[in-house]
Amino acid sequence: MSLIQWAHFPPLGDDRGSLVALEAEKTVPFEIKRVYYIFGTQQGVARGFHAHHNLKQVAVCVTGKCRMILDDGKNREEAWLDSPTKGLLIGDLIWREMHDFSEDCVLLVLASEHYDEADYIRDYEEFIRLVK
Ligand code: T46
Repeated sequence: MSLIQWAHFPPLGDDRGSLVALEAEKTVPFEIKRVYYIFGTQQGVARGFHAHHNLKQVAVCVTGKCRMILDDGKNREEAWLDSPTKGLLIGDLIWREMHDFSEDCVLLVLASEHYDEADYIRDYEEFIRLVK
């Protein structure tokens, strides 16, 4: 199965424009405990470079775009987040990197757990040891 799995967010549009509703355990397949967003990323800067022990997330570029790399220790795949109507699902024990942020990029992330620095695996060698 591909590492790239999308959640689709149908736009509720009318002649005034568009609206997307994100609902826990419906359009987003888990209970949402935390929301954060990344914006103003400097040109040429990459982010991420870690995995999580126990965290499910959906990442969606509500404006602009960036390129996400996902790596499960066996396969490495990438996808452009470039639409406010599609969210990338990121499960446990997946190494992620975000590259090529457009200047206007706002990356919204919905997370299944509260912030916990102890949940991060920031060393790639350690990640590989854990997933073997
Ligand atoms: C992820 C990718 C997609 C907090 O205090 N609370 C939070 O909820 C978050 C997400 C971060 N922080 C602090 C921790 C650092 O001092 O904000 C700072 C920047 O976080 P970090 O360097 O982890 O940011 P990214 O962009 O490398 O990674 C983030 C998430 O941390 C991570 O879980 O999957 O976005």
